[in-house]
Amino acid sequence: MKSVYSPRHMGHSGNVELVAGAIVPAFEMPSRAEFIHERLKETGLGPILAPEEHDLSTAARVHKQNYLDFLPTVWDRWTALGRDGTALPYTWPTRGLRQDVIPEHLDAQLGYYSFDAGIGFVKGTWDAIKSSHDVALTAAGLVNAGERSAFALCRPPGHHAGSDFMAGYCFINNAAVAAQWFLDKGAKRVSILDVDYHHGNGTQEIFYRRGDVQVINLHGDPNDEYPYFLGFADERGEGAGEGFNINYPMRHGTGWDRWSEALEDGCRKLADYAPDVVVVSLGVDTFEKDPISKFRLKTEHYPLIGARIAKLGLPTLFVMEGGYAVAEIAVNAVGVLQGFEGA
Ligand code: OKP
Ligand code: ZN
Repeated sequence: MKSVYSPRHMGHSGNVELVAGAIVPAFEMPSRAEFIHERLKETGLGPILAPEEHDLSTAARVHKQNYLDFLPTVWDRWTALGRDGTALPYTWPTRGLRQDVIPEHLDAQLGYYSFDAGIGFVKGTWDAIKSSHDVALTAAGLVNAGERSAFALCRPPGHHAGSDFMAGYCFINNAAVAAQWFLDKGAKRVSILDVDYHHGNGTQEIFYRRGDVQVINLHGDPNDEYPYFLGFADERGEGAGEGFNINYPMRHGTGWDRWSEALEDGCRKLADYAPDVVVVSLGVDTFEKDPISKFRLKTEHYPLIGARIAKLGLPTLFVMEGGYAVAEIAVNAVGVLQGFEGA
């Protein structure tokens, strides 16, 4: 399997987030992608290619233009205010506040275009966002050109980012842009299978009223897990999208038995939909030792995930999302890909 990777993610580093009442170094750090990159080389999974530059025209079909225009401006506007450190929002337009105006101050816009403060900007953040997007589209191009599969080693991840908001370490929704790109290249139907521990709320929101992209999510039950405010089982899509959004919320402590049943059910529904291509939002934060998650998958289970996905017999693009136990993340992420190759 070919992979796509860029070192440009590394400029997105040294930022902070708020965890349990304390400002701490963000769990989403450069070493995550570097460990996976090393593991790809070590295992000889296949060639590792550099991304080609892509313009944001496909991204503009799943994100709002004003949001895409805002993202590259953040760091320069932050420093123009005489600030340093990490650019973060601190106020949000919740119920009872104006939704129909976008105030001019950067602090207002950071809040308008987000739903949490897990999206710290530093100097290299926009360049990393853009390169992550390019990595996803370059890997999508490999699949479109006839490869059975490809791996986009994206960082930052994307699945919490919606049409006009960032959150949870995510800015551009790489998997959603890739799915749209396949459609624009002639696919009639695309399935997104999100196996990250967290609900892919952004992906769900983007495609909720569309029938051309099926979105299947396995994740921590919003009753006890971030992002809390979406990801319940009764969210099934609306209008043309009715029935094409499928959620499998699972409680803290879920292990392979229960999780793999959900995967099996999701894969059957995916096969029924009969897409032309599958985009896997590949998070490995379901791992028992993940520092921010509460499922109990073990290293031996990750190749089984890949093998089950391979059994679908469909062209498959893997897009990296979460996974935070840095030492093991690489073995588990590449384990999925090896399981896919072996099947
Ligand atoms: C992004 B991805 C940690 C707070 C969790 C948000 C997690 C975002 C995960 N105690 N904050 O889905 O892996
Ligand atoms: Zn996650």
